[in-house]
Amino acid sequence: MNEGHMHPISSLIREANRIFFDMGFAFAEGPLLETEWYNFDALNVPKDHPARDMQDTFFIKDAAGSVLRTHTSPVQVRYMEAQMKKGVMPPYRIIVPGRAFRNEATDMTHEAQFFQIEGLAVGEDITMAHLKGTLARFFKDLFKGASVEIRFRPSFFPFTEPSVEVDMRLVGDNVPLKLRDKWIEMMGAGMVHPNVLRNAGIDAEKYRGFAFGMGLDRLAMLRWGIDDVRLMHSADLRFINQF
Ligand code: 2U9
Repeated sequence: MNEGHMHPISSLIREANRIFFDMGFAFAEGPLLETEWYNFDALNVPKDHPARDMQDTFFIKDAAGSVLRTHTSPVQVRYMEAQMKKGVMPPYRIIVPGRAFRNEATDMTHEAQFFQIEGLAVGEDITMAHLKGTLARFFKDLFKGASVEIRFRPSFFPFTEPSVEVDMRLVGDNVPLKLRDKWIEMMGAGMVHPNVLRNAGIDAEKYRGFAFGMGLDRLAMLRWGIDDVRLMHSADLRFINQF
């Protein structure tokens, strides 16, 4: 009998869902076809930002001026708005796994579609310490058996202030040599920019939040030693049957 095999990205999403669920995060999803408002403006991305360029964004020729979402972040904006409409105030926390698109030439390390997991926590007293603790716990659970360190480096994103890059280092005898003792850049994160909270109808004087975003394709490549990202979206059974 031919058994089915789990795609590595699906495995990662299931694992991440379980780990974040255990920390009290709910799951959210949203449309792949987005408006420029939810994909860019609401997220404090300026009109002249290079990410909006023809090279990076797939613009759809429809009346609404839609785009293929370039990240899963519009889902968090929609979620905050929907809670507000229902009269549900923070605190809440969600994770958002899903597909995103960038209009770029493909090679071993670039694809025009990729998967992300993003997270958002909003409350009255959220700090970067909560962000760091949450991410440390996530990586510790994901790489069980290794001891995991994480560090923040200053960075910039339009939707977070302050913003950081998050590096991880795995220590331990059962860590593959390629990964052992090395600082590896894993994700971007930060405190939600007050403009973004306001754009979702949230009182930015009262509430704050942390957010993070991580590419799953690269994480799967690291974890299983896959060298060509294009295999991930090839639907090639010779690839998928190895997992
Ligand atoms: C809201 C507010 C803030 C999500 C974030 C990143 C930093 C980030 C990249 C990681 C690798 C995208 O897949 S990738 O190329 N993402 O660095 N994402 S903060 O910030 C948000 C999201 C939603 C409402």
